[in-house]
Amino acid sequence: MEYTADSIFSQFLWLILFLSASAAVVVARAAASRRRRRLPPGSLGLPLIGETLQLISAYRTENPEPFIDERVAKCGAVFTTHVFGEATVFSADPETNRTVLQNEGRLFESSYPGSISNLLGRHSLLLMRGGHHKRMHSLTAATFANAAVIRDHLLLDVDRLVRLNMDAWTGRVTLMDQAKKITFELTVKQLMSIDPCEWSEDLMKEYMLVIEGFFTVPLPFLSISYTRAIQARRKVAEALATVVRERRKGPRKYDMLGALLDEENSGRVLTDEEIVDFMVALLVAGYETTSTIMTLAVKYLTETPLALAQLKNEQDEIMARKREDYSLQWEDYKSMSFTQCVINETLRMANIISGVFRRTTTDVAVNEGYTIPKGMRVFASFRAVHMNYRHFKDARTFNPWRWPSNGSEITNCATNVFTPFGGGPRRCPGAELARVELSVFLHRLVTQFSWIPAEQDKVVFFPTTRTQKRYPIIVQRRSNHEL
Ligand code: HEM
Ligand SMILES: *[C@@H]1O[C@H](CO)[C@@H](O)[C@H](O)[C@H]1NC(C)=O
Ligand SMILES: *[C@@H]1O[C@H](CO)[C@@H](O)[C@H](O)[C@H]1NC(C)=O
Ligand SMILES: CC(=O)N[C@H]1CO[C@H](CO)[C@@H](O)[C@@H]1O
Repeated sequence: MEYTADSIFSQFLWLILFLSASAAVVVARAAASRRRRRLPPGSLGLPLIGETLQLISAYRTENPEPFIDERVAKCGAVFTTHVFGEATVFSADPETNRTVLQNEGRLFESSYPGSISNLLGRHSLLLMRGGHHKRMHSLTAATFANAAVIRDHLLLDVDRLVRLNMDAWTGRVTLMDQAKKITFELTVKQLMSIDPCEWSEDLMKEYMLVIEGFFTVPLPFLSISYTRAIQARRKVAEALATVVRERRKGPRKYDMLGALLDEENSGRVLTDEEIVDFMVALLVAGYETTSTIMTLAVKYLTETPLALAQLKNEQDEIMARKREDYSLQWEDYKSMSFTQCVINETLRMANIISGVFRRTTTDVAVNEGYTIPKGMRVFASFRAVHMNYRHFKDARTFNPWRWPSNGSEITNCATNVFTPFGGGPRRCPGAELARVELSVFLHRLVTQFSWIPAEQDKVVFFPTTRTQKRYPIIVQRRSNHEL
C-alpha cells in the first residue's frame, strides 16, 4: 500500500475539512463503536483499511460521486463506513447537516488532529471553542465580512492588486499559481496593510512550506516535509510577530491587526502569540480555497462557451460605463448578477471544502432511531448534497443558469441546501470577501484577455480538489476595437 492507514487518516482529516478531498464521513472513535449503540447502517469493509482504497481510487478521478452514491442507495443518506483507519459515519443528508452546523458548541464541536493544530497555532479561530470563539468570530466577521468595510476599503485593494498582477501576464500563464499569488497578497494586505514587496514574497515562500505540511503530514514527527513545515511556521510567526510589535508602537490602522490590537480597549489584552496564531490561520483559510475557485471558475467557463459569452457581456457592459483606468465600485460589483450565478455554480461543483468535521459532545439521535454516540467524529458532507439529483436538477452538470440572476423564482435547485461556506456559529466569515475577490478577478480577466487552455487538464478530488496541471492557459490581450 502506498500510504499507511495512519498517515492517510491524519492527512485526510485536514484535506477534507479544509481543502476538500471531498469524501463525506463521520469518523467513529474505536471506543465509541464498542458501546453497541445502533449506528447508522453501512459496511466496515476489510479490517484496518476498511473502504479506504475504494474511496481514494474514486477521488483520484474526475467523477468521485459513485463512492457516495452506492452507499446512499444501499443504506440511506446517513451511513457508516470505515476509512483511513477508523469506523466512520457519513452524512449526505441536508437536514442532518443543518443539525450538525447549528448545534456547534452544544451537541457538536469542531475537531482537528494534533498535527494540524501545531501548524495552525493553538490560538487560531478554527481551534477556539465556546465564548472565546464566539467573540473572536464576530470580531473577524466585523472586520472582514462587513459589507461596509468591503465597500469602503477592501474592494479598492482587491481591484488594485488583481490589476497589478494581471499587468504582468503575457503568453503562457499557470492560472493556479497566479491565483495563489493574488490571494496571498490580498490577505497580507487585508490583515496588516502591507503591500506586495520583497518581505511579502519571502513570507509567501515560507508560508507555502507550511501549507505543504498540511498535505504531506504522513508521520507527523518524522516526515521531512512536516518538519520543514514546522520550521517554516516558526519563521512565518517570527515575521508576523515583528510586525505586531512595530504596530503596537505605531499609529492605528484599519485592518485585521488593528482590530485585534483594539481588543485592548475593550479590556481583553491579546498576547503577541495569540495575535500571530490568529493571523496565520486566517492566511490559511482564505488562500487555497479562493484561489482554487478562481481557477476552476475559469476552467468551467472555458468549457461552457455560452456561459463565458454571457459573463463577458455583463462585464463589458460595466467597463463600457467607465473611463480609462477605472476602479471598480460597489455598485459595479452589485450589478454583476450573472457572474454571481457562475460563482455559485463553481462553488457547488468544486466543493472546495467538501464538508466539515465535528465531534459529538453527547449521544445524538439522528434519523430513524440511530444514535451517534458521544465522542464520535462526525463528517457532514456538503459535496454529497450539492451533487444530489434530488436537490439539484442535472446536479452533475455545470449550469450557472440554474441560479436566479434577477431575483425571480429559484429554478432547478433548492438554495437552502446550498452551503459552500458552512453554517451556524462557524459559518465562513470570509464568504462575502471571497465573492468580491472572485468577481473582481473575473471582471479583470474577461475584459482584458482572451485565452485558450495550454494543455489538456482535468479536475481531481484527491488529495485535494485541484486540476492536475494547475491549469496553464495562453492569454492574449484583447485589443480595444474588439470591445
Ligand atoms: C471560496 C472561498 C472560501 C470557501 C469555500 C470557504 C469555506 C469555509 C467553510 C465551509 C468554513 C466552515 C468550516 C467549519 O465549519 O468547520 C469556513 C471557515 C472559515 N473561513 Fe472560509 N471559505 C472561503 C474563503 C475564506 C476567506 C477569503 C477567508 C478570510 C480571509 C476565510 C476565513 C475563514 C475562517 C477564519 C473560518 C473559520 C471560522 C470559525 O471557525 O469560526 N474563508 N470557510
Ligand atoms: C448564491 O447562493 C447564495 C447562498 O449561499 C444565495 O443566497 C444567492 O442568492 C445565490 N446567488 C444567486 C445569484 O442565485
Ligand atoms: C428574470 O428572468 C426570468 C427568466 O430568464 C424571466 O422569466 C423573468 O421575467 C425575469 N424577471 C425579472 C424581474 O426581470
Ligand atoms: C434526519 C435528521 O437528523 N433530521 C433532523 C434535522 O434537524 C432538525 C432540527 O434542525 C431535526 O428536527 C431533525 O430530526
